[in-house]
Amino acid sequence: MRGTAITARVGLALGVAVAVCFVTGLISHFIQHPQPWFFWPTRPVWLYRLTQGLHVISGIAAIPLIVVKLWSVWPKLFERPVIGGFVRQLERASILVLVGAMLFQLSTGIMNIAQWYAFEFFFTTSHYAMAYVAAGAVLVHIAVKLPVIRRALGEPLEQPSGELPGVPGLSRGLTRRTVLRGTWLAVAVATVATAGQTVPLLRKVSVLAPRTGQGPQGVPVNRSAIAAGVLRTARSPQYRLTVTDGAVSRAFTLEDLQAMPQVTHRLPIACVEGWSVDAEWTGAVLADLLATVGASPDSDVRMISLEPPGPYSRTTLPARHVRDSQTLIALRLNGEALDLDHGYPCRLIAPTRPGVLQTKWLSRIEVVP
Ligand SMILES: Nc1nc2c(c(=O)[nH]1)N[C@H]1C(S)=C(S)[C@@H](COP(=O)(O)O)O[C@H]1N2
Ligand SMILES: [Mo]
Repeated sequence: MRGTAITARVGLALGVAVAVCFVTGLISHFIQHPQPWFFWPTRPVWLYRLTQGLHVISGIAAIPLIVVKLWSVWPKLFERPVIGGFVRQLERASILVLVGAMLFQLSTGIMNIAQWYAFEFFFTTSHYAMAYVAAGAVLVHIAVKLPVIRRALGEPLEQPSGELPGVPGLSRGLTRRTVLRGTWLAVAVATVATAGQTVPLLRKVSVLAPRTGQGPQGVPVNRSAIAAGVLRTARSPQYRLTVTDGAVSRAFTLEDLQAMPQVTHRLPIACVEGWSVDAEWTGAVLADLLATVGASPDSDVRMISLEPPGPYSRTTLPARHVRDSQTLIALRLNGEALDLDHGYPCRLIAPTRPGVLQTKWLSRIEVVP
């Protein structure tokens, strides 16, 4: 049943999944590490929900594909000579890099969405760096194998009958067509079993999704107020939200914020881990708040949390998002006062932002000079 006819067809699907995964991964990386040339729009508001959902879905779909592809060439990996001449050495080394990089990407990605940080290295930098290794190895592999791929895709899937002379029933058993159908089915099952963390329609059947839509006020929680160490400061009567632009500074109590014009928008929380949910957020428009200190709407703005300094306690919001009328300092979620775990007294919620940049428990908003 093994053979290039299977390898090339599964490889084609794997190539598509890897390409989608690579591009959407780069998008997520450059939103979090902005470059002058990178343009990330604020509309449609669900754009990051789509790209990051696709990132995780395509990564998960790639797993059965890589398993079948490896199976289809398994005996070749142990062919003699193990090393051989220079060209053969190069080919085998490139396949080692390819398989190693892909397995690294898929396993660290899966461990990350399961929040199992068993690895000692920092996830995002290694996952990002290895993405180029994997993508480079895929391109080299496709270039080297192009003649074989073309031939194999042109070949019929099944061997001509008569290959097993005198054993009529045998070719009717497990065929390559069955292997391929099984592969597509495995991809479909893996996708449906996890995609519900992004696609509401699939929520009920996504039995393996790391996150359901559950949590206070219908929204999952990534880091709770206890874990972030903000239980006391968030509930303190001394709480103030300080807004500063250079020398100008104003401190707002929660009542001050509530007294400002309130607007409601339907915006998703879309975690980099792939889960996302839509919710109704109510609060003050960030641009209105900045206007009270006379800030120009064309600057980036730093969001600082009550949370002690750490990777998620402060983020920078680009000017395009600062200006946007749907960027809110939210006080309410789905019609109720914001739950402590969702960022009470107030949190940032902006369109097309990765969840990790929607800073909770805000204490300071600073215009970046
Ligand atoms: N201060 C602070 N804000 C934070 C985080 C955090 O750890 N600390 N986690 C972020 C992440 S990773 C996500 S996905 C969203 C989730 O928001 P939720 O917990 O309200 O669903 O909050 C973001 N805001
Ligand atoms: Mo997140």
